[in-house]
Amino acid sequence: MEEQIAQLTGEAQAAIQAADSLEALDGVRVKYLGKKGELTGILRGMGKLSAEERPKVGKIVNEARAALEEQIAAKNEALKGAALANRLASEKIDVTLPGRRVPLGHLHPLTLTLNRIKEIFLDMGFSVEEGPEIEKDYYNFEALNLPKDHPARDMQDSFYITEDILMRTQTSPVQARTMQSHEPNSPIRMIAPGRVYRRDDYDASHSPMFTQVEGLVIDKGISLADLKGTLELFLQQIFNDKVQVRLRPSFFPFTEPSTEVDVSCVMCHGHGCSVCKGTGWLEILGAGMVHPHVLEMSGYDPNVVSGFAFGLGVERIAMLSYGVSDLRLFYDNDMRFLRQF
Ligand code: 2NL
Repeated sequence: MEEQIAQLTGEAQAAIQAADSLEALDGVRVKYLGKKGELTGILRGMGKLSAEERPKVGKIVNEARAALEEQIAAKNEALKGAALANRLASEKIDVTLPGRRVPLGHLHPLTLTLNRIKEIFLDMGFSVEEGPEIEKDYYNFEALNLPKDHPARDMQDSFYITEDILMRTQTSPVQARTMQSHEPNSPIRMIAPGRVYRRDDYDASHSPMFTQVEGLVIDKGISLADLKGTLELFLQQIFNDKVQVRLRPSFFPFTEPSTEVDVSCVMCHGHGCSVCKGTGWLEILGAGMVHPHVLEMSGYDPNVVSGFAFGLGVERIAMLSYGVSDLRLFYDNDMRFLRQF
């Protein structure tokens, strides 16, 4: 009996030493010390022993049990320590490593184009004025010689918010506001950049929202020659020195006379290609001499001063400068497109 206990104890000790995880160690405990464990089994079988042997064997078993429990506890601590050391080693951070760089973005191609346009006009002494995108019908249409029910309003079929308030269809209301905030007949040299809204299709060359820059120059003696010279200088800087500029008669309700301003095709240099549809020319700007009635409506006297005004689409200029064939790319926010600028 004592031999059997000694052998079991030896086996259990070896198993405790061999246990390589907390789970394995618990397995050993259950196997030898658990309710149905082997050492426990001996205690149970003690009923068969004689009265004098019983306490002797009981003592040995209890001592063996206590020794094993102690060894298990020690091994348990050792395994826990090893597990912690392992975790610490595997989760070690090197605080001296350089930080991860936050990727730097850059300006949107429309912003780049608009910035270039502003720069050119600032160099020519223009100021940059801004105004609300939600605008009064009065500033958007009436102050620009487009009274209610004027048929030319249909050209810019619009997003109305109330009877009198709409999403601006052009940035000219900013110019009307600027004129009205100035001393009557005082000179103005300004551009008004910003988003404008018109009911329109959405395809490769149309969008119900686009970015416009309008310009306005008012002073004594301003003539069509100033219009042509200023816009020629602008177009030669935004495209290149060699572009030819041509004026064609046109109509706008707020200018008289009115003109379309074309440049020789920046893709084929006027030879004719798919971009200029074989004509050699690209339509870039609408412009004209400010209508006397528009001057009067904003407190200026057409007998004292005159002015020219123009409007252009920033998307169109960006498409031509960067060779982009679909306007929607500017609004999709597809990184594969945007990363190229
Ligand atoms: C276009 C044409 C144009 C104007 C805008 C204007 C502004 C005032 C007075 C007179 Cl305050 N005119 N603006 C003049 C002619 C053309 O825009 O094709 N825009 C995209």
